[in-house]
Amino acid sequence: MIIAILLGFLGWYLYERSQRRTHPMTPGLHAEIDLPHTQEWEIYQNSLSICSKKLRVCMEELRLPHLSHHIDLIETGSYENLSRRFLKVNPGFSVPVLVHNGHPVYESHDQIVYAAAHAGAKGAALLGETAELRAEVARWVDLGALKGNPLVGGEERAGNSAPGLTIPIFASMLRYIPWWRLGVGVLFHGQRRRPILFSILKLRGIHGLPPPAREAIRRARRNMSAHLDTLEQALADGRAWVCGETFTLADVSWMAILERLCEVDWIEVFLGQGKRPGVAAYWRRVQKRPSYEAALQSQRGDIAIRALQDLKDAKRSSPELREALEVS
Ligand SMILES: N[C@@H](CCC(=O)N[C@@H](CS)C(=O)NCC(=O)O)C(=O)O
Repeated sequence: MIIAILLGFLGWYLYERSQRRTHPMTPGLHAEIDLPHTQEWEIYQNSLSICSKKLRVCMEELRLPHLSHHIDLIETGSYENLSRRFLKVNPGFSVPVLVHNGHPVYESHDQIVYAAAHAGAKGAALLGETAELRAEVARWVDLGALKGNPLVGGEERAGNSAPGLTIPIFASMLRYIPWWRLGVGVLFHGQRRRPILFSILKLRGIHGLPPPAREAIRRARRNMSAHLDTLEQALADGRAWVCGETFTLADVSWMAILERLCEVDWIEVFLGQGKRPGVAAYWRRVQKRPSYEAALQSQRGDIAIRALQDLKDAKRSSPELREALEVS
């Protein structure tokens, strides 16, 4: 009987694996792939994902009508990004994906440039109107990108500091996720280390973060501080936006990063008590843009909202935890 069950499970697993093949996709447009679609522009995105935030803000700023498919990641509910349906859209199992006339574009830093390049005058303004400005915007977009494995190296990009700073809220969010859903990741994830790390975070909780996780947070905090100092310097001449008086893709990237810092309770650490006043004023300015409400604030997920409260409560009731996360 037990052997029959085990064989049944093995058969199911091998069949499912053959249907859920994962492999990396090269960045940019894949004109050779045709996906089912009903609108010229479609996006596959997740409420919490920083790269998805960037793409959502960009689509909103460009006023490009689009169909949005929300794809859960384990931290927001389940491994929908490992489902057969989503792996047909991106065998690289990550969000966001931009789909133009059925052709996918991979990597958010490429997606925002692609969308802007196909959006007429609004897009031209976001990309930068002169060659010099375009180069400057491109430099900031790269700086805001999340590339490679952010938990190992990648300090030169502000975007790469975001995952490390998100570890505390991941530990809080995973309380709300049943174990069997994490099991789906262990069985099918293209990078097994990720579901294993998440399982450890769920097991240990916010008060029991293992030393490597604490070290990753410390490193991300140091790197983000340096990048925010760079941003502070850029804004020091009183300009409204990162590259001057026009809102560009550089601001789209920073809007997503600052929203992430806010969503996971780091704003006070980096901008509180008069620290980096230029960035603090910039952050207030960013929040007044209609795209902030439409693409970010209104799209925060339930689990993230509950976990943020849990994290704040945990830090309030445990000064040692606050010290460990924010100071030491
Ligand atoms: N370099 C990629 C990064 C995309 C990425 O890492 N996405 C994360 C969410 S921010 C994801 O989909 N993770 C899924 C998983 O690890 O299971 C981009 O810029 O689009």
